[in-house]
Amino acid sequence: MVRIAIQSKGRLNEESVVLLQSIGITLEEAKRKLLSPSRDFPIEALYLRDDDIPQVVAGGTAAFGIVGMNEVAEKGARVDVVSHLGFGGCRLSLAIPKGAAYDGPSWFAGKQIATSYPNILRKYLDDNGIDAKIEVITGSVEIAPAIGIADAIFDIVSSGSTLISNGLVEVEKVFVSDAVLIAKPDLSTQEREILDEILFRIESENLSRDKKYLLMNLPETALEEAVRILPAMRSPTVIPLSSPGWYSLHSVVDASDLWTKVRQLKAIGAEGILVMDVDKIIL
Ligand code: PRT
Ligand code: ZN
Repeated sequence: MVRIAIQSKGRLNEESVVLLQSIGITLEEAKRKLLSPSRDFPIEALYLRDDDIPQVVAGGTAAFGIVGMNEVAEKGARVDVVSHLGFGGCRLSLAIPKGAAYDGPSWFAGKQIATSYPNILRKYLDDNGIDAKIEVITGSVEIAPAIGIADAIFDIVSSGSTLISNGLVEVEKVFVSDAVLIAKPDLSTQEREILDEILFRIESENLSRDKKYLLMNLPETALEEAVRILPAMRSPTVIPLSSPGWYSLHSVVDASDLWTKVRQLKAIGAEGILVMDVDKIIL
């Protein structure tokens, strides 16, 4: 059976399961077991700690995995990053105690930096010619300066509130990360087919994200202008109504443009405008 490794618990677990579900891969007994088959797709999920996912995929125990790009980079695993999934966004940053006189990356020369990401940090320090000592800590890195085991930290930042509540200030954003779909190199023909199907479905899911389906009635005189306002995938669908001189017009718009378009359409005489969510777009 072809396997996909996902985080067993933690920040990426739920969104990984939801993403798979949204592309028609429903997992049985999510979280409760190490392995769980999909009811509707020829794949089984392998639930792991995120730290283990890159190597498990590189070694071929799972053909695919969903994990933070930060873990892929830190482990240096030989895997292909095949898609960025649009969740789990964060960054790896250097942070120092509030009030320290920071004058640029050279501030870190001779300092001790606590982190769970020594490889990414080492590369940054080497690239910038900074000689600093790395203290590897797993968990609660943000308390290291307060308890005197480091001068600074290098850790994951998302909203920044953890840094603030620990009296730290983010001074260098080093690595931007999000959740990614990874694949082992040298996929078999069957694994390649499964990956292509997963990518096809993810693309249709991505295309439909933040899109709205618009449906309205329009007088014939406004049709030309309405088609100009609504770009649509090819062109809007126009269907005559039973009342002479009136048409029903259907189109898809970006959610961010919705109210501007609605205002323009109302101004040219559109009536009975319906707005609906789009579940999938398949080009
Ligand atoms: O048990 P397991 O090893 O699987 O999980 P874990 O505890 O190692 O990882 P987990 O579940 O915390 O995070 C999994 C992945 O989520 C990370 O590898 C990142 O790719 C991604 N991610 C996104 C985050 C965050 N946002 C995040 N904010 N991972 C951790 N954090 C932590 C961070 O370490 C810090 O303590 O949240 C705190 C900062 O958050 P803000 O919002 O206060 O800045
Ligand atoms: Zn972890």
